[in-house]
Amino acid sequence: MSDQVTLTRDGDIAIVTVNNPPVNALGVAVREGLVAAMEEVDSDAAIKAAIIIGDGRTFPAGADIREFGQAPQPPALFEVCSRIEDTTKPVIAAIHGTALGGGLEISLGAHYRIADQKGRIGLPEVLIGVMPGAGGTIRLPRIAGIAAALDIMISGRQVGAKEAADMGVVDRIAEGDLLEAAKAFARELIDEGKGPRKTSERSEGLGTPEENAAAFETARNGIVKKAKGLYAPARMVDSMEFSLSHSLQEASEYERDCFMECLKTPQQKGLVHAFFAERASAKVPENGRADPRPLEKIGVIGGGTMGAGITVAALNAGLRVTMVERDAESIEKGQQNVEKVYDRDIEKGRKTPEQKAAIMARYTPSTSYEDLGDADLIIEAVFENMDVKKEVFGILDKVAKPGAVLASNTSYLNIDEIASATSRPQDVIGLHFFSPANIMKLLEIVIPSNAADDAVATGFALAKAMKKVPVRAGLCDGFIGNRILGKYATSAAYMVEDGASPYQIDKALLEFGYPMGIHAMGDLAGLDIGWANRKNNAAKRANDDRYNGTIADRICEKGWFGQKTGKGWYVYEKGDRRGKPNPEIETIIAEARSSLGITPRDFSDEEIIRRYLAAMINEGAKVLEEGIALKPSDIDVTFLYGYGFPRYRGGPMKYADMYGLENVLADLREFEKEDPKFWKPAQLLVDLVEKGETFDDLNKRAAG
Ligand code: 3H9
Repeated sequence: MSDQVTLTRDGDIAIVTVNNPPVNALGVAVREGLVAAMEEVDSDAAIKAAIIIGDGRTFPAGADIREFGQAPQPPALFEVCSRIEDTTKPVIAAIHGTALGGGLEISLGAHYRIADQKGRIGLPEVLIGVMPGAGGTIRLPRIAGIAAALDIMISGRQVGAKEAADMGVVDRIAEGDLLEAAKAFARELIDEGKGPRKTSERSEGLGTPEENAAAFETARNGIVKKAKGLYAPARMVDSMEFSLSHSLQEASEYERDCFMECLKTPQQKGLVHAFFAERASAKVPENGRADPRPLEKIGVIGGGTMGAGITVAALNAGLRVTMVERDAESIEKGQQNVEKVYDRDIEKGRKTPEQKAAIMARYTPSTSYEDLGDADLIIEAVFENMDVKKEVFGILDKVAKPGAVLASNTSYLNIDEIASATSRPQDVIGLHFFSPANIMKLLEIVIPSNAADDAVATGFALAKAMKKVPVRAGLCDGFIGNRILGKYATSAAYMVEDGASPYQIDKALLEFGYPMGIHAMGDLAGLDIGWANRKNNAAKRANDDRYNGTIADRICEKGWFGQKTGKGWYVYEKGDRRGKPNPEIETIIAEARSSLGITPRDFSDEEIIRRYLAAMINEGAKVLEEGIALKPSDIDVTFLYGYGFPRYRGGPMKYADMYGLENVLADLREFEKEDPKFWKPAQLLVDLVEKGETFDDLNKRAAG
C-alpha cells in the first residue's frame, strides 16, 4: 500500500481508504496504493468484497492537476481504474463530497456505487482544458446513456446524488452513515453471491445505433454554442463515439491520445492557470496576520442598482442587512430593486415565495443612519463624488459601533481621503463590487494606507460568504481593473481615430474569445459614465496627452448613451439587446478624424489585438511595479471575473507569458515610435525580458 491508501478489514469486507488531503487527488502514491489494495483484495481469500472510500472531506476529486505537464509516472489512472474493474470480488465506491474527473472514473472502475445524500459526481475536465482520460468517455455512457454522459462532460457540471441515481450512475443513496451503508451493501452482495459487474461491459445506457448517432450529432452542434472556442469538447465526442465500435483496449488508447492532445494546448495551460490563480487570490498577507472581525449584520447605504445588488448578495450569504436611503420614496424604490431580483427567481422557478419571504425577513429598510448602530460592516454605495462620500463617512463615524468595518464601493476615488472624514481610518477599506453585484463574482478589496489587518481580513471573509472571488488591490486611480481598462479602452479609441472601425475592433475581440466587444460593452454600461469621467478628469490631463474622447464625446453630445437610450455605437430596436451598427457613427468618426487632421489607415484584426493586449499587459506590469497588485495572477483573476477576458487564455498576464514577454516588449517598442508617452514600456517588463523571466516566475515567488 502507500501512506495515502490504507486497507483495513471489517470481517470479510476490505475497506480501502484514500487519504491525500485536501481533496484526495489521485497523485502517483494514491494510484500505486489503489493498485496494491486491489492486489491484496484478490489474493486474500478471507476478503469477499471491498469498499473504496475517501477520508476527510471528499471521495477523490480528480487527477492531481499539479502533475499535468510533468513526465507521466506509472501506474496511469486508466490502468488503476481497469485494475479495480478486473478485481475478482465485488468493489463498491462509497462517494461523499465530490467524485470528480478521475475520482468519478475510479468509481466507474468499481462495480457498484453508493453515495451519501450530499455526494456529487462530475467530469469537470473541460473546465481545465482537458477531457476524461481514464475511461470516463468509455464507461459513463454505458450506464448513463450517451446524451447524459455528453452533457456531463461538455458542461463540466456537478450532478447531485439523486440525479446520479436517476441516471443509473449511483446504485444507492445512503440514508445515514456512508461507510455503514456501504458495508451493508457489501454484505448483501456477498450474501446474494453477486460478483463483480464491469461497467465497461454494460450497455443498458446505450440506445440503438441511430439514436446514438443522433446524440453525437446534437452534441457536436451544441458545442459551437455551449463551449465556444474550446478544443476539448469535440475530442470528448470523438472518443465516446470511437469507444462504441472498438475494444476497451483500443478505446482507452484512443481516449488517451485525445487527452494528450488536449494537454498540449495553450487552452489547457490558460485554464489550469485560471484554476490556481482563483484560489491564490485570497492568499494575502493580512489574512495570515489577523482573523476577520465578526460578520453577521451588514449595512448598505444606497438602494440603486449597485446598493440593491450588494444587498441581495449579502442576503444570499445568510447575513442580515439594513439598507439606508435618504427618504421614504428612495428606500421604497431600493426595496423594490431588491424584491425584483427574488421575484424573477420565483418566475424562473429558482425560488419559492416562501423562500423569498424567509430571505426578506433578514432585510430591514431604513431612512435613518442611526439604524446602522449595530452593523458589523457598512458598505456605502452612493453617488461617485468625493464630497458626497466624505459626508456619508463623517456620519458613519458618529453612528457606527466601535470596530465596525466601514467600506466604500467607490470605483476610482481615493479611499485615504474618504477615510480622513472619520476618526477611525483603520476601520476603512474599499469593497469594489461589479454590477450586477449579486451576479458578478469579482470583488476588488482595496487597501487604503491605514487599514487594519483584521478590517481587510473581514473584507475577504465577506467575499467568501458571498462566494465571490476577491482580489487585493492597492490604492490608485481605478485600482487594478478600471485603471488597466482605462489604458486598453484608450488604445481602442486611438485605433478608431486612426482608421479602424469600432465594429471591426469588436469583431476581433469576439474572435479572440471575449463575449462582447468593447464598444458593445460601452453601450451596455452606458456611454455617459466615460463621458462624465472625461469631464471630471479634464483638469488632470497633461497638455501632451493625446485625448481619447474626441469621437465618444460627439456621440454623447447627441444624447446617445448606448442601450438605455436605444442608440450608441450600435442601434437597439425595441427589445433587441444585440444591436446593429449605428449608421450615423461613420459620419461622426469621419468628422472627428478630419478635425484631428488624421488620414485613416487600415488595421488588420491581428494588429488590433496586439495593440489592445499590449496596452493591457503594459499597464498590468505598471500596476505590479507599483505594488497595486501583489502578483500577476491577481490581475488575471480581475480580468477573468470582472471584464470578460476569455478564461481559456488564462488572463492578460498569463497570455503575455504564452505570447512571449519579448514579443510584448517588441510590440510596445514598435508602437512607442508613434506615441512615446502612451506606449512607454513598463520597467518591470523590460527587466523581466532582460532576465529571461516570466510573470509566472513572479507568481511562484509570491507563493513562496
Ligand atoms: C482529471 O481528473 C483527469 C482525468 O480524467 C484523467 C487523467 C489521466 N489537483 O477548490 P478548493 C486543491 S482532471 C490538485 O479551494 P473547495 C486546490 O488547489 C481533474 N489540487 O476547495 C486547493 O489548494 P490550496 C478533474 C487540487 O472545497 C485545495 O485543493 N477534477 C485539485 O472549494 C482545495 O480546493 C477537477 O478538475 C486537483 N484535482 O472545492 C476538480 N482539486 O488549498 C478540481 C483541488 O493550496 N477541483 N485542489 O489552494 C475542484 O473543483 C474543487 O477543488 C473541489 C473542492 C470542488 C474539489
